[in-house]
Order: sequence, then C-alpha cells, then structure tokens
Amino acid sequence: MNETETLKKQILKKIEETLSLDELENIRISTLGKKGSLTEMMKTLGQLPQEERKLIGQSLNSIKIEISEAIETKKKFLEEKELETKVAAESIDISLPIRPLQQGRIHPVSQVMEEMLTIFAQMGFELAEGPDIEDDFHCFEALNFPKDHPARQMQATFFMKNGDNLILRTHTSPVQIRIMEEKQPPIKIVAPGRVYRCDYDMTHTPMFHQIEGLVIDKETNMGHLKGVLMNFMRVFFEVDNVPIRFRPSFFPFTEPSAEVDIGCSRENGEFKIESGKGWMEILGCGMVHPNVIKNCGLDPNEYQGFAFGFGLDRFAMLKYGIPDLRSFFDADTRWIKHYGFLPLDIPSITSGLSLNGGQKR
Ligand code: 2NL
Repeated sequence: MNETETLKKQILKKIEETLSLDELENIRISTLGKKGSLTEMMKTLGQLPQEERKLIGQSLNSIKIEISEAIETKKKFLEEKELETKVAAESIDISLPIRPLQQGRIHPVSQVMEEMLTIFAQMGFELAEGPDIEDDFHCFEALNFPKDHPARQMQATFFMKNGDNLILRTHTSPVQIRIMEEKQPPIKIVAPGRVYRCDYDMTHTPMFHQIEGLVIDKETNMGHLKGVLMNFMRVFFEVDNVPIRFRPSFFPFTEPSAEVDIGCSRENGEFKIESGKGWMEILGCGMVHPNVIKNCGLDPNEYQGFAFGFGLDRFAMLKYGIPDLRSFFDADTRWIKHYGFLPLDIPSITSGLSLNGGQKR
C-alpha cells in the first residue's frame, strides 16, 4: 500500500514538473505503457491472496485513473501553451515603424520588369514563364534556326556539361513555343525572364533580361504589332508622341522581320526622347514564320500572328540614366542605394509607373 502511494506521488510530481509534451508522453509510457511501472505492478496481483488482491487491485486501479487524468489535463495545458507560443512567434506587429523597410532597395531591373508587365497586362497580355535550361528543339529547331546557325555553336551559347545537349536559353522564345504546343489560339502572351549568351562588355552581360511578346489568331497583322509597340513606348517612357521607325530586318523565326528604332538625343550624357536628332535601335519584331507555327502543331493556313523581343536592361539604362550595364550585376550596395527603388514604389497604371525615379533621389 505504501509502496503504491509513494509511486503515485512520484509520478504525479513528474507530471506536474514536466514542461514538454514529449517528456509527458515518456512518463505515460513508463507508467501506463505495456512495460510501465503500474502495469508491471498490476501483473503481480495474481500471485497475491484474494483479499489483498482485491484491496491492492482497487487502489492500483484508482491510481491508474488518477494518473491518466493528470496526464490528460497536463497534455491539454501544454498543447494550449504550445499553440500560444506559435501564434505569438508568427504574429506580425503591424504597428512597427516602417523605417527598416527603407534600408532595402528594389533593383532597377525588377522595377522596370514590373512596369513593363503592368503595361502589357493592361493591353490584355497573359504572363507566360518557362525553364532557364532548355533543349535544342525549343530554343532553336522549332524557331526555324538553320542547323549551322552561329547561335547553335559553343562560342555563342552556354551548353550544360552533362552531355544531354541542354543549354541555357538564349532568348525567351522557347516559352512561347511551349505555349503554342499546349494551347489553341487565340494566344496573347508576354514571356519575361533571364537569358544567357557568351558575351561581356560595356553593353553586354552573360546573363540579361528579356521580354518577348506573341499574339496568334486568325487575322492578326503587322498593324496590330505597330499599335501594341507604339502604345507600349508611349506609356513606358511617359511621352505622348514617341518617334519610332520600323526598318526591314531578318530573324529566322519571323517573316517579314523588322527592327524598331526610337528617336532620341544624347546630350551632356543625358538621354531624351525626341524626333529629328537621331535613332537608336531598341527591339526586334515581325510576323511569326509559318514554319514556326507548323513546328508547334498549328496550321499556318489558319493561324498567323506577330512577335517581338527586347532586352529589358537596355530600357532600364535609358529610362533611369544608368551608364554601364555591367554595374547592374556587381551587387554594389552603394550602386543599389543610388539607382534602386523603395519597396513601396509599386508601379501601377493609375498611380504612375515611375514614382520617385531612381536618379531623382
Ligand atoms: C531581338 C528580337 C525577337 C521574336 C523575338 C518570336 C518568338 C516566337 C516566334 C517568333 Cl515563339 N518570334 N520572338 C520575334 C522577333 C524578334 O527578338 O532583337 N531580341 C532581343
């Protein structure tokens, strides 16, 4: 009798003292489990004389119930406490001052990407994304590149080492190829992302950012292309009349193809959009080549459309007056403090696309 009372007290003390659910579970197993101390005591009952067996049996049973209840109560208590700690740890103090946010900056590339996608979204373009690591078919073959095209060579393109002939995409066109393979027209998408080429100087970095656009439908024509691009320039550069001109050009994936120049001046290191001074090439475009449409499983006699592509980094340099492209990717904190944007300067059509422009701060 004394022995069981002492045991009970010990166990209840342990239950009271524990602060962890794991430990509580260990206590349960070591007392009430198959080989637990109470269970073992119960097993010895059979050897006792009947009277004693009854008495001790009853007391062991009541101890068992008492301990079970104590464990349950403590379990509930610890579980509630755990939840409280978790909620406290995950809660956000919305009354905290905004000051620490001012420390970080949004990279001009991210800012310009957001600005551009906002404009295209407003024109009804859907966002399309795809892998940076591509295969020859989606990057070149489907796009009507001839087998011996220089872009397919090691000097121009990064090949993966594993010998599967995988490459780092040289443009975001493969994203559009994948969409055309999957979906029936009408298609109206923009494909933004990182692209890679073996190139490094003042105006080229081995990784840069591109946005391509693609519209495929039954009667889409070059007039639509011109309208989209002119509206884009107007909104992006915040100038009502953007002088642009189309020059005939060549790409394997478009026919006819054109390059687009923007009328501008560069005086005292400052770039200004105006007509009559000079031209600068900013993008390439054209009507999607019938072979490309066919390569994606669509009928070129039924569908046609336009596509365009441009390097985003160049637009960021122009809009925010950043002279050297290489500095974009130097991760220099002084540079990002000067050219970067505040996290809450989110571009939108209504509130303005270039709030507190980088240079103006
Ligand atoms: C440039 C020119 C261009 C395209 C990209 C394209 C995509 C598909 C089919 C046809 Cl899936 N064309 N994209 C078209 C013309 C020009 O980019 O100079 N980019 C930096």
